[in-house]
Amino acid sequence: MTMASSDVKNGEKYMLSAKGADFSQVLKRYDIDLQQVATPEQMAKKMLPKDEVFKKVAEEVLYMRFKTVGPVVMEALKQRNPLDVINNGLVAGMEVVAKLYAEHVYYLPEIMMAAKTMEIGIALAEKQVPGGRETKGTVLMHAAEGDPHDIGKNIAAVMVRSSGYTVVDMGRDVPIVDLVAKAVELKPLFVSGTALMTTTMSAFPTEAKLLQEKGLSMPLMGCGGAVNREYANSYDLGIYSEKAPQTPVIADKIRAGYDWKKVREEWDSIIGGA
Ligand code: B12
Repeated sequence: MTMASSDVKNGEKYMLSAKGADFSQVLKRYDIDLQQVATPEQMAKKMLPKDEVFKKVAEEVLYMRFKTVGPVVMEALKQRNPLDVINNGLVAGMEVVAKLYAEHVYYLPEIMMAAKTMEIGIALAEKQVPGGRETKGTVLMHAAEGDPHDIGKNIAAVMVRSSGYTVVDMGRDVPIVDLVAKAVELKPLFVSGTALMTTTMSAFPTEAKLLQEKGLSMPLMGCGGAVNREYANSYDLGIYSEKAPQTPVIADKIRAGYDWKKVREEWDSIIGGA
């Protein structure tokens, strides 16, 4: 942008002129495609999986077709392996839903119905995951006391279960004392907790303290939108997992003997591309 030369002279009165300005850098900051008025179908088009089989499954979630997701998933399972149908079809569809929500194209009712649709599909695909017989260990999962958000936890539970672990899922809004009592009873490989609210994430340090008082030292994985790595690492026993697919990778390390300190130290290399 340039100043009109006559106005710059006395240094008091400025007039801006757009003459010669290069707007390409300014406009680059926005996704022009998403700024247009578009239908969910148009917006989702470039975000959906390229593979036709996965795309069809993802669309069932995206358009909340809870009545037809079953047959579509069963058809996909004839052509693709169940874990891929879950990750590249059902969860991929839910990721598009989350983006449409962030763009204010979808609202809460759509998120809820899409999640329900995804869960119906996951329940079917999960039954066909091979190698589920022999367990690699028990993982105790929950959403923090006061927290009703469990969609992300449910996705993570599927991933952990699918990679050969037994998941004991205590559900959502789990009282701290109940969680600790269950951990004492089961002595799981590790505990994972989900918090999407800043008001509920403080359950984790309290749980960690109580677990230690009971003589337990298994890692307590802090997860969910409200939690970041710094927070999860701020109390003893605490480790972090950001995305559901990272959890089985970390689980395998804990199974191999890593304690919470070692997981923290080697977190970057453990996660790698997961
Ligand atoms: C759906 C939703 C709800 C649903 C929850 C339904 C359910 N069964 O989960 C309902 C309607 C119940 C709900 C209620 C409320 N909600 Co709400 N909700 C959401 C919303 C829109 C989406 C969350 C979601 O499911 N996303 C999709 C999943 C897939 O993503 P995710 O949970 O983040 O999970 C990913 C990662 O975090 C991670 N992850 C999550 N868990 C785990 C676990 C493990 C082990 C691992 C490894 C990874 C992992 O992996 C996942 C996939 O990548 C968010 C907004 C948002 N953008 O997040 C608000 C949001 C979380 N809600 C919020 C609030 C405030 C509330 C209410 C208090 C609103 C109110 N005033 O009544 C109430 C809760 C009241 C109560 N105490 O009971 C706030 C929280 C703000 C804060 N930081 O504290 C948010 C952020 C909205 C906002 N911007 O204000 N909500």
